[in-house]
Amino acid sequence: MTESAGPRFERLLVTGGAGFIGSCFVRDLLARRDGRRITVLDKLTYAGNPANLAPVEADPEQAARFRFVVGDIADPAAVGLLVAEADAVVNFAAESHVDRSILDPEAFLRTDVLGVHVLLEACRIERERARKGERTAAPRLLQVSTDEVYGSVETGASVEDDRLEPRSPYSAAKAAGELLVNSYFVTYGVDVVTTRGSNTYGPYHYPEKLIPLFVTNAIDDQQLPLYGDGLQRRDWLYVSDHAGAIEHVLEHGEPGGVYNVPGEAERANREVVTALLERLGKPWSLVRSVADRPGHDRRYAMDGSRLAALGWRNRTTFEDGLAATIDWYVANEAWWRPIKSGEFQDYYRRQYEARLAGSREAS
Ligand code: NAD
Ligand code: TDX
Repeated sequence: MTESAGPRFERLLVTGGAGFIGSCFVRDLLARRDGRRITVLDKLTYAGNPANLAPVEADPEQAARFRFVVGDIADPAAVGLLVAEADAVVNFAAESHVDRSILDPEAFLRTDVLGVHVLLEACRIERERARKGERTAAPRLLQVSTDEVYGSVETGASVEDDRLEPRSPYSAAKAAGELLVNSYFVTYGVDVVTTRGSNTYGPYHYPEKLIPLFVTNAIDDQQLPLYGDGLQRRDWLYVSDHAGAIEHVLEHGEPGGVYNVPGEAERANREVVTALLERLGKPWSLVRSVADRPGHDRRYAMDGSRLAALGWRNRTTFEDGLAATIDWYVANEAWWRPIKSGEFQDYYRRQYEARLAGSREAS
């Protein structure tokens, strides 16, 4: 399959498309104006935001190829109807924040495990329909997973066949979702592919995660709660590269294939915080050393050879991506201020009040 042959899937169902990475996938894909149509199914949890898709709605040509449905991936009735109309399903829908999974794990099991099962069942039914000639081809399901399923990687880099050793309720739920995906490939022959992306950052990122939380707090001269010694290491992937890699795997991935999507930008959290304060012209004295995340994974790192062999290359360096992200938050207070004044306040108190009260200036 070459790029010039045109896209393989015309009608996409994008679940969780009102979130951070899903909305980037939708915006970037529709902006190519290649005729493809997208239906987003999103429950609009605290993290889902229709404003993330405003650029699509504002463009009549794109809006004509776009439909938004509010609903739950764990609802078989809603999912069945939409999968019946789709050539492919890209599943971004998830509870995605490790700290929230520590406070309240149940929602993670409902969406990241049971929701995935509902999507798989719908794909299995459509595969049967295709076998009976009731539709032209069975749908492909792409499951968006994470580097966190490998657990903490003290040295070296994870390859796709490594053992899954998740250590938080979030990563355990994502690993369970992946195992179900693989089981539907092996048992029923459902066409699936899985991506394991690394820590993603960029515009429209809900301000509970490290980079958008610290950037927006620093803009307001608020304290920055750095967990433990701040020497945990993450591999940072710019959001449009993550979305692009997912599209590439959807088009070109082997049935049943699993693909790491590394950012090729491993940094200690302290380095990330130093860089963002520098760009904002804010002092290190905002940083507070607070009680660590329980079970905090020390490091994630993945080998990207398999994805590279499939022909994908990231386009954005960490320095360029971080600068673009910070500038976006500076220019788009109208996007994040309403978020930080709503449900977020309760979460922030639960997560940080006691930690900050017992904090000390970070060295
Ligand atoms: P996000 O939290 O910003 O968005 C999740 C979206 O899913 C929201 O729009 C939410 O409303 C929707 N949703 C949640 N539960 C739903 C349900 N039951 N039914 C329908 N919609 C539901 O998440 P994100 O950061 O964009 O992550 C997207 C995917 O990528 C997730 O599967 C996550 O595990 C994975 N991932 C994220 C990162 C990262 O660094 N952010 C890295 C690797 C993988
Ligand atoms: O207040 C904070 N202080 C802090 O020191 C927060 C929110 C985070 N951190 C640290 C914890 C991590 O070492 O920063 C690092 C990054 O934390 P998060 O932004 O919460 O991301 P992480 O836990 O690494 O998980 C992310 O990457 C993998 C995404 O949230 C997941 O959805 C994805 O699967």
